[in-house]
Amino acid sequence: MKKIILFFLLMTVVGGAFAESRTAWFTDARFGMFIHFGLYSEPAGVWEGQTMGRNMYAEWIRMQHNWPDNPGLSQDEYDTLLDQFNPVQFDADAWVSEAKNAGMKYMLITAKHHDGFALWPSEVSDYNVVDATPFGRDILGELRRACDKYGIRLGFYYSHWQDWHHPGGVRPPWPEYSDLPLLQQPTEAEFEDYWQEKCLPQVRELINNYNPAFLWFDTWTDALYINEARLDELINLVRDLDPNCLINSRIGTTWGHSKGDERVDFLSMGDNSFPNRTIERPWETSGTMNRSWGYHRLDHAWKPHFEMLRYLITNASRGGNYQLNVGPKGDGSFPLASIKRLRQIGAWLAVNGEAIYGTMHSPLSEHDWGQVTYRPLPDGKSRLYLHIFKWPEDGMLPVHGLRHLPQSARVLETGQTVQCLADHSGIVVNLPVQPSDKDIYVVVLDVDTELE
Ligand code: FHN
Repeated sequence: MKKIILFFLLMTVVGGAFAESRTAWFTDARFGMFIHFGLYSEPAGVWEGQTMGRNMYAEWIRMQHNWPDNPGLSQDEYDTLLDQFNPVQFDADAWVSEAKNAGMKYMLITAKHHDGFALWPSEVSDYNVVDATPFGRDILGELRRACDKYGIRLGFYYSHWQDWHHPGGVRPPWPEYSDLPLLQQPTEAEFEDYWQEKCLPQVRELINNYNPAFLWFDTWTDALYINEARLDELINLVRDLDPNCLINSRIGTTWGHSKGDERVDFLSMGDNSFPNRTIERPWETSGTMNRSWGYHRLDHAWKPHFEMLRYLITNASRGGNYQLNVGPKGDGSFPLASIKRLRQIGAWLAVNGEAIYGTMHSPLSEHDWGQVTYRPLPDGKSRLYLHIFKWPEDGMLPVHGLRHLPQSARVLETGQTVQCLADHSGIVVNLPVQPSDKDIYVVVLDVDTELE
């Protein structure tokens, strides 16, 4: 009996350690690119002059066109997009090198979004880019090669729950409109057909043919039909095919659970949701640059780059990643407004990347001037990175919770040394009264002790 207990204890420890090593690249990476691209990129939120309702998510046009009078487009109407889908400007190298220059370490793309359309030549369903459009190119295959060339990890978004093309796929969870034919949910048996004949085989294809670093599944409410048995089936399929392929929490059961399901590798927050505390497990926020994920020609609410930079830094200081979305245009090119922001963020990371990649959450309490990231150094020493969002008027920056004066303190960008003074609640960094410009500056403190 003792031997059995010992065996299970050992397996738990080994399993935990394996899970941690499996996710090491992900937590080190901190910053990735999300891409929403598909048939919906062509109408870009506008159908026959009419815009969408409910929200600005352009990838939802099939369900949200002409909202709320007569929501949605029939399958035949939507499928007129197949002949139009010809993104001749698509250049996998250009996309991936843009991500790389932005300082991103990985990319994930909507292999299949809710509309059920696949961006690879799926043998499971000919509702895909090669068999059903004039473009006829394997978008995932081209991205696979470009990611390998540039050293960027590649993951796939796969809509395993919503599928508006297959009769068994789940429709939008809007009970108040459940009488509308477009929104009628499948029966349990129809869903099982979808699950067995499309979802599981396509996931198998994605892993076997493209070797993704992770799969990003998508649910956001109590997910009808995604029960424990199906979750096990899907998770086991992924684990059997590739034990290194990471799985995110929006696969199902963990919606709203702060600790998440132990079987998954990282937690995905809600869209543009930024937790206000450290989370001990690997986690990420996926966020938009404006309001829509897919390209929306009328969505002009572009966030300034420093807002998104703050999300990246703040998530890192709480132990999380940031996956910033680009919605390429119907012709396959990135919108200029996205390119501008990617390059602005990339310029900051080219200088300050050391304060982000491979860092850990802050061991200190939160400060109102900005955020702190942390790196343990050899010999029991520590390095703190102070990301200053709000420059103190008198140049005196309090750092609470540090009991010893740092051995050295310098501005990361310029190498300029700064002085530190002891204070009753920690230390104070004596900065120049004015920063040289309005950027976010990082001050590096090297401390002689372990902080965690
Ligand atoms: O409905 C989708 C939406 O279109 C988009 O893909 C986001 C990305 O997180 N996920 C769902 C809503 O949360």
